[in-house]
Amino acid sequence: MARLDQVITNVVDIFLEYADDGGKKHRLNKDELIRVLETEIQSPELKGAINADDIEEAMKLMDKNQDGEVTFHEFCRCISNLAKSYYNKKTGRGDKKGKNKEQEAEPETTNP
Ligand SMILES: [Ca+2]
Ligand SMILES: [Ca+2]
Repeated sequence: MARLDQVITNVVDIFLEYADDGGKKHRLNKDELIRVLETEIQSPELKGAINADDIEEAMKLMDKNQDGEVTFHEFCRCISNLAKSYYNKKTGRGDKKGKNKEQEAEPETTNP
């Protein structure tokens, strides 16, 4: 498989693998979120970018509608933010101040 093929199928497969483990299907509850973050993210930079050490914070960041479950849409948004944060770091565009500013400023109503 080409690299982007892998990235895209991995995102879906990883989400479903953990989300369908317990509780509601296709939703990550807090326990499942802890497992996916602990197992599938190892880079300290990325862990730091989503506050993986503080699960309450991570949940708050990812669970945009605050219903206690992370949907695939919310999961994708988080992955995309992580990619952006890595991109900024790599290209030197990362701003030192207010690292979560970008996410706060995102429009909340992007649903079709
Ligand atoms: Ca679940
Ligand atoms: Ca949610």
